[in-house]
Amino acid sequence: MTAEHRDPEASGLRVAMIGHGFMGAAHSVGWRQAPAVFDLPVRPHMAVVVGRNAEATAAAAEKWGWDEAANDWREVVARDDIDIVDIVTPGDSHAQIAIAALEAGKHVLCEKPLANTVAEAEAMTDAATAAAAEGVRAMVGFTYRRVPAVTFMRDLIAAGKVGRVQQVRAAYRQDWLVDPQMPLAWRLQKERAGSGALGDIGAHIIDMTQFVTGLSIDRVSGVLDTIVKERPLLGSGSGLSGTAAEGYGEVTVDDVAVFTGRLESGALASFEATRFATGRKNGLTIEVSGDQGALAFELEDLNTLQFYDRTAPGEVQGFTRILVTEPQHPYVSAWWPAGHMLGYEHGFVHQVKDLVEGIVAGEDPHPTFAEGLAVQRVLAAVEESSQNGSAWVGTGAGTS
Ligand code: SOE
Repeated sequence: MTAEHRDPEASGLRVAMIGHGFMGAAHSVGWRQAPAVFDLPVRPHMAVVVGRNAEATAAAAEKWGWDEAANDWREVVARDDIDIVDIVTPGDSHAQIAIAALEAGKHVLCEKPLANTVAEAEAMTDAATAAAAEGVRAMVGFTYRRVPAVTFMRDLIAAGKVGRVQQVRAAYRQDWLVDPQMPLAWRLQKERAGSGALGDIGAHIIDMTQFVTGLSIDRVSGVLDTIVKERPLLGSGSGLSGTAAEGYGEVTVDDVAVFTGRLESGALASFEATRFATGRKNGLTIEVSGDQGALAFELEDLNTLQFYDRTAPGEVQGFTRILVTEPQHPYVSAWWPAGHMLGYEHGFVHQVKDLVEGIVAGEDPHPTFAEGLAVQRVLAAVEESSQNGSAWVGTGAGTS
């Protein structure tokens, strides 16, 4: 019995989340809060959290409010009483879990980047296309699209407020690897993470650029660099908070990615993704310059959007700081009285809202797996360009 055959009105959409690290915590907040804040057509229900370590998984279930903890994702994905599979594991297992879940008739939410390779992302997109014919939905977790200021930025650009987009500058700057003693977490191993700063945070600014401008990135030229080539092996913990053990291992991914992209309109975009921007913690910035105006967003000031209107009289021109906290702004009316702010976790709540509404409406919520594949192709093209002395490489999105 799949999502189609059960009666979600009666039982809710029962969710199984595979993985329970940092992203598992963020997604749990999304699943917990969305039905409380939004008037959803069907309630999601936090049924099972899955992880390999029985004790840690049970603790995650208890902490975040999942009914059950389980240790074998294959068993859970095959269960009749599961409607949605939420994948928050490292990238090396995204493809096998997502494809198994889609084939079992489960709706899938998969963390970004969609996969570790283009071939995996293609197989996942094919599985999503086949499942869509059966009414099964698939979505990629580029949650920053759902920060109200970012959604509003997209709306303003689509409404022509900046005119023709002529240039984009996007950067995602973190500094958690500046310390050479930071241990060799899975994010620093190519076979687990696919790539480094490029795939982890560069993927966000690639997706955001395509989302806010509505333009695909047709070709890229870039360079990758690994600044600290060996790090202490990981002792306990994982991800961003592990402790070091005896011995050193090789870092097999990039620490820094700098690249240029040509959009389908011909406009130029510049990108920087780095874990070595000393002093920058979660510094995602994007600025879109058009012939009629400009818009700029900074994640570390996520309730605001800067708008420059070139059509205003010269004497009053200047960037205006819009507080994106009003009920007219995307998602905001469901939250607090006007003027009250949102934070990092709200994107995950909005993501659940959009996924559940898409499932009930029978429409794939964005970003679809096809959009995730498009990002994956840009990532692969940047890597190829770096290997080929920064030559321009086509992404397959346009005619270049
Ligand atoms: C780590 O670099 C990380 O947690 C990313 O993996 C997330 O996607 C981003 O939201 C914050 O930084």
